Amino acid sequence: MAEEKMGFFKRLVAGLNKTRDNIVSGMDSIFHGFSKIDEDFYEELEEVLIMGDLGVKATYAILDDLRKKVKEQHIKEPIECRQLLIDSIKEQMDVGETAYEFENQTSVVLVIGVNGVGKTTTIGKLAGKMRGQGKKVVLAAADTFRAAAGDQLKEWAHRSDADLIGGQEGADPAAIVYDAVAAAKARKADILLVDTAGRLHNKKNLMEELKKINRVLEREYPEAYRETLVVLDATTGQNALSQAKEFSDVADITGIILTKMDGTAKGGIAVAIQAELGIPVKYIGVGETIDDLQKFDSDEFVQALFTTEEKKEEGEE
Ligand SMILES: Nc1nc2c(ncn2[C@@H]2O[C@H](COP(=O)(O)OP(=O)(O)OP(=O)(O)O)[C@@H](O)[C@H]2O)c(=O)[nH]1
Ligand SMILES: [Mg+2]
Repeated sequence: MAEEKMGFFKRLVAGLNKTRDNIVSGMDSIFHGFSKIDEDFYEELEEVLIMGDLGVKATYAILDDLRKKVKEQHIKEPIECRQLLIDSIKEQMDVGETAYEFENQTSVVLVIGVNGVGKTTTIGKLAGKMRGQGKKVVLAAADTFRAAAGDQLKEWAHRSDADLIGGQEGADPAAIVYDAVAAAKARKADILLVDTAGRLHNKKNLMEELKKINRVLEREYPEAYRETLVVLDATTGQNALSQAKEFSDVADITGIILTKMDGTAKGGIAVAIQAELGIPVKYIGVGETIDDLQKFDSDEFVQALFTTEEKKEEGEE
């Protein structure tokens, strides 16, 4: 178990390489480059945080907190700010303990997001995780817009050993969800994961379809614990934020999944999302394989983000 945990952590550390290069290296050069804590020092830090996609709100909150602590603790050396900053970023991201309650209940998880962000892949990974815990998993292929979408989910159903309902191109997504709910009930599934289209003829259609799916779930499966996750591609940075806002207009979003953290320097967006929207990031994707989905733990995230070369080696002993 400890070994598995270490494996996860290492993968997270590796996945955050680019974000670390972007944010942490910039900060460290400020900590070492300044001999005293003055306005210039704060300004440079602000720039690094904004450039690192932490967003304006989180950046100001973090810096206000830092200023306060510097004053209170009579801190004089810039390098002493490093730990204070780490703690402050952690605090910004801490959002509650009930995030994973759906794993313990009979639940239905609706997965939404624009095209290409990683919805289908993430569902496959989630199914793998749940199957690994011995749970009965049903997948609903409610993306009937794209011809290959059903086959792609079928492949993941196979890989994760989950049941699949639907997948016929052109079928009515809401009807598939209806069938999937019936199957989940009949088979006493622990969890029903619903894949949706990322693109329809236009955005209005997409939003209407999501509402329709929502209504079917409300009507047909009221006893299930509801979870609605928006998948966002971390590489799109600030764009991801506006997508989350749009989806929150049509659905009660209960969490965010941030994918492609392995390929981006914009991992700071995880902090921005929590600060700007108040919606918790519940999982992050750090690669394309079934094991590359991790629960988002702000402590671990920040720790991994600030693990620099020397520290990586120390940690390995
Ligand atoms: N590197 C990396 N690639 C990922 C991750 N998650 C998904 N991908 C890749 O992103 C691409 C799109 O993923 P899909 O799961 O098909 O995205 P989708 O949101 O279902 O797309 P549509 O069905 O077209 O709306 C695929 O090539 C995935 O392998 C991740 O965490 N890291
Ligand atoms: Mg898809």
